[in-house]
Amino acid sequence: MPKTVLVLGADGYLGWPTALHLSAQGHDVVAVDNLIRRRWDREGGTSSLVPIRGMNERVRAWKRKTGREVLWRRLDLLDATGLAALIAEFKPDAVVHFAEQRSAPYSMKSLRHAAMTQHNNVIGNLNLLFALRDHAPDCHLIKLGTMGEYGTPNIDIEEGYIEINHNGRSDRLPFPKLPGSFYHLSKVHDSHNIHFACRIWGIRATDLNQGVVYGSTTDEIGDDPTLATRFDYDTVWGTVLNRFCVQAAVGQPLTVYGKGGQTRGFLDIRDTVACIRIALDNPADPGEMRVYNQFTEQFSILDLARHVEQARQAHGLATEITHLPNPRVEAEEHYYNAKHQHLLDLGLQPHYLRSTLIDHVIQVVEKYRNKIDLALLEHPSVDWRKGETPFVEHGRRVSAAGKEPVGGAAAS
Ligand code: NAD
Ligand code: USQ
Repeated sequence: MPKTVLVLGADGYLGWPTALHLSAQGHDVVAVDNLIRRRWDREGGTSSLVPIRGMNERVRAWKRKTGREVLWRRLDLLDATGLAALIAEFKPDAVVHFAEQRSAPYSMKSLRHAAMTQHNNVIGNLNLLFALRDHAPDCHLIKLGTMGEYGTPNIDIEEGYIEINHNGRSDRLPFPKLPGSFYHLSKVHDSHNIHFACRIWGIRATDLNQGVVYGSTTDEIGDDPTLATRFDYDTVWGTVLNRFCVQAAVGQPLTVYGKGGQTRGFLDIRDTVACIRIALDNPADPGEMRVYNQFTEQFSILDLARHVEQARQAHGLATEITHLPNPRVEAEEHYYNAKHQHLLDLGLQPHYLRSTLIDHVIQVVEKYRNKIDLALLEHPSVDWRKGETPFVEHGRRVSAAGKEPVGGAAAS
């Protein structure tokens, strides 16, 4: 049955491919974004390596290609009145919420960046919860959380909840959280607020604790440049495997922070869109906050670097792996065993990490290699202890430490 689905954050790396995937499945998709991410790029001197079109052009290209209409609305989730009006207008069956500041390093640059991140994310999400309560109480909220909410505890990580026996009594309680940045903390705050809204208002929600995503395209996008999604490689926005592929493409060392024993859950961007479809097809019950751990494999960062090294070796190419002093405060050797069975049980068929995927991403990167700014690629510009630390190379300052963040009440 076709559903009306609002995709919030639809101009982003994951929101745009998800909007297309759900549209291709026959759903009526409304794509919503305030385009703040493009502004954060301008402010910080970063940009998507793969060129992306404006939202108007993207939705036109999709219509030309498939005949399907994705409605585009520019809206800031911090505009509570506008958001409530949008929810009242469409009375969606589901809302997929990607629209947050999602970079851990960005949130660690300064007090203003931390405050802006938490304001944007927590208040935007709160505005959405109230809008749903008032205008679409039966709507299924599908919220992007993160595996980083859990941190790296010395016990198995369950999917959202844990059965605790204490002094002869037991209860099923939210799994303890040990997030590793002010960004990751914002997701923990969101999870608490969603859980509370489910309990008091009967909202139905699925919180997807997603791991680190890699890859550059999905079935719907293919290699159509008018439909391309963004691809970040710099030290603030680039996620680790995408960065390693870019480093390998230009013959730079792969930058493992610290020992590289830090282990995370990972997934292919094609699996991100499939997981959202599965969550959409299996709505939570009224009053329920479901939690799925959304990743398909776990790797240490050093293992990941070795995967890239091996993929290059298969073509007779040598790759260097370098260990940089870790700019983050995180365990570099630790126990990690995170459960991720729920989405598999619901039918997810994972694309596991293969050399062919690494080869493909590197081919895409090679098309744009002239655009790559090596300084942005190599040296982390944000230190968890000190904040933003501009890196100077060849007399050129490569990070925008002096500039204030744009967006959010904290920055206005
Ligand atoms: P992205 O930065 O590419 O996209 C986020 C989009 O949200 C941007 O287009 C931005 O303009 C928009 N946005 C931000 N604040 C907004 C607001 N107040 N109102 C309206 N729009 C707003 O990020 P992404 O990589 O696509 O991530 C999407 C979501 O998935 C985020 O919530 C992120 O935390 C989560 N996530 C991402 C990854 C990953 O590896 N990329 C992993 C786990 C979870
Ligand atoms: N890392 C390196 N070298 C690099 C870049 C990163 O060793 O060049 C390490 C980091 O120290 C960290 C790990 O790789 O231990 C992951 O870093 P990342 O930048 O790829 O991912 P992270 O900051 O955790 O954030 C990303 C997304 C975020 C999402 C999160 C999922 O930006 O939105 O929430 O992945 S998770 O990590 O599961 O919390």
